[in-house]
Amino acid sequence: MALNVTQKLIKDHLVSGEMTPGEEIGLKIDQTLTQDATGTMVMLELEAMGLDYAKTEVSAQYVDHNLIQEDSKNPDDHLFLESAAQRFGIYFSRPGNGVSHPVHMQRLAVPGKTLLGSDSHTCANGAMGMLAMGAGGIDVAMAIAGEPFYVKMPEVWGIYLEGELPKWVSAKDVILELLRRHDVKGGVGKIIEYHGPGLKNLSADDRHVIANMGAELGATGTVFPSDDEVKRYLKSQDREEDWTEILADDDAKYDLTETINLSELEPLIAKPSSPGNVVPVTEVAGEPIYQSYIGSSANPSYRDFAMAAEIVKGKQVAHGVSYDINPSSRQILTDLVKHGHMANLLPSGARLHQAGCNGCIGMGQAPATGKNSLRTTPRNFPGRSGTKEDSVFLCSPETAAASALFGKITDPRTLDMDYPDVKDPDQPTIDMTLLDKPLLPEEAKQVELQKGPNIASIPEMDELPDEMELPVLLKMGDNISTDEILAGGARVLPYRSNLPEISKFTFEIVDDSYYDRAMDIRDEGGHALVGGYNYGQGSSREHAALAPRFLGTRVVIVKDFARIHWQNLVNFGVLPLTFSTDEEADKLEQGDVLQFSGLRDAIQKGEEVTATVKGKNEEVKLRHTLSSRQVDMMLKGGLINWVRDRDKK
Ligand code: MIC
Repeated sequence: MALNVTQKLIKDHLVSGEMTPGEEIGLKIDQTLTQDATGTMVMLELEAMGLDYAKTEVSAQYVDHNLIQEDSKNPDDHLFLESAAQRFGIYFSRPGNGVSHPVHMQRLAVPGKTLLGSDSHTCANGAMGMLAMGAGGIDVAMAIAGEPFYVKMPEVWGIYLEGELPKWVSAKDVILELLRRHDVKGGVGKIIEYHGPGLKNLSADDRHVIANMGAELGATGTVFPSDDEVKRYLKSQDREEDWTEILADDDAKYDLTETINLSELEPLIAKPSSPGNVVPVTEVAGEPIYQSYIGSSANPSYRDFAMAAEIVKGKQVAHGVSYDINPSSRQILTDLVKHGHMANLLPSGARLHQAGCNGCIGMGQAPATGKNSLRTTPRNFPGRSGTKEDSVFLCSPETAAASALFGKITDPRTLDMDYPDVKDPDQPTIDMTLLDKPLLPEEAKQVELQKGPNIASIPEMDELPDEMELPVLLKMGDNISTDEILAGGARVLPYRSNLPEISKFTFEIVDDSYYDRAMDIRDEGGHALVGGYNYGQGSSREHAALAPRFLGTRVVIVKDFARIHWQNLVNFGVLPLTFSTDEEADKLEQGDVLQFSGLRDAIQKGEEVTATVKGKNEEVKLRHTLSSRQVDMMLKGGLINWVRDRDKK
């Protein structure tokens, strides 16, 4: 049978289940990626599991988020991560080496392999012909311990690319076009596979930009073929031997199909405060800006920064505009210096930051209240920049640089200059200085974990009770992001290794009384949360499931869930339920008390669950979509208890 690239990758790694969309499949994982903000938990989980040495081919731990060292918390985390990487046989990318996704692509990505990362943007490495997926930390910990990754078999959504991008339009506009057409839940349950003649006009780095923001469509992954361009890229990184060709068969079929004619695209921009809120730049041109920010894993390449430099070369950015340059890796920063681009950027007024994720997740560079910030980053959910009342737009480096020059949103096609001819250096710098190789097993055994005072263990989780009386503490609308459940930012991120402390920030953007109300009834059985469509979109951070669980969330009832968050809830023993119809949702108000009885039996028997609204003489019909493996896990109170029990047997 003719196969597309996604099917080939899945078939090669399938350890359980059938390749029928919607069915749970188990996949062998070859490589993993963890970053500091989610990785501290992963390392604690590996310790709790008693892992001796990573069972994957390659596992890498990056430090790219918590780079601000204003007290001992972040540096303590860095040392803990370094010792854990050494202990478990994992690469360690030191603080300042750069963002996980581009560094992984440069140094470790291998076509044909599976990559599981505790970061929703792991899909960026799909640019290399890999099956790269984001997941919660504990799923990644399991993969490092040699367990399969379980996921629902996605539909494969073939995007046929034709034509060539016009001048001033770049890869970011391609993915913004897909978001314009399908919004933030258009990719749920799907892997987006790009094919067609337009591919030859997109470099590996362009593909990284497009693959990265598949996460914003809610997709399970993004896949590009491993073709001659991937070969060229690997050769330039001195890794040609890692290349194998992986192309779709000639008559391969896709579950869904769509075409993008690159030649017809124009500069696009996502307006505040959703990556799906996309319009042509011309529609908002002229709006004043306070900040123009270039960088993050969503625009990480040499080309993206070189373009930002060429556009402002010999000119000054508008007075008062903060033109923030966040190099994505040391390799790229070195090349930008070598080839003179930094010498063009700095005199224009640009502000240079260290290589890392930085302001993309609110770690510095927060904008002034209510002022427009233009960013090439992947997300603009409310408050994500670190400023509560923010107004963040997402666009290409071309649009961001042009706008910096004029102090207002500017269509780059209106610039009075030739389109800069920017190409990647033929011989990019290869930099392994801050990337430590794993220790050998005998050496690894000698390493002690270094746990500073900010590192708190994960509390014990109890089993799912059979009878529960749960007040609805919050009733929320559609598209609640993990940033709203548990924010990023410089105040919160340093507590990623400390659950009791980080829990204090839970839902503060949605309702700042939540924490106190939850704590009041935590020991009386806990509470339920209610939401709308696409609940938990965004990040893979398992803290967005763990922190509510710690505060007593037992059940989350919504219209539907984003994939990774749903899985994270299951992993930590929070029962994810959906309303059987939208009308059922109208029956519930914040403050209602839900009564469940015979719950353990009900979730084992079938998909239906009924709750009674206390004092209202009303029943609400709910359902779950857990596999039998997950039901078992749920009954035991989550994955950690489940593994412990299994290993005892
Ligand atoms: C994000 O874009 O929110 C991040 C930083 O990539 C996160 C990871 C995190 O929350 O630490 C993600 O998307 O998984």
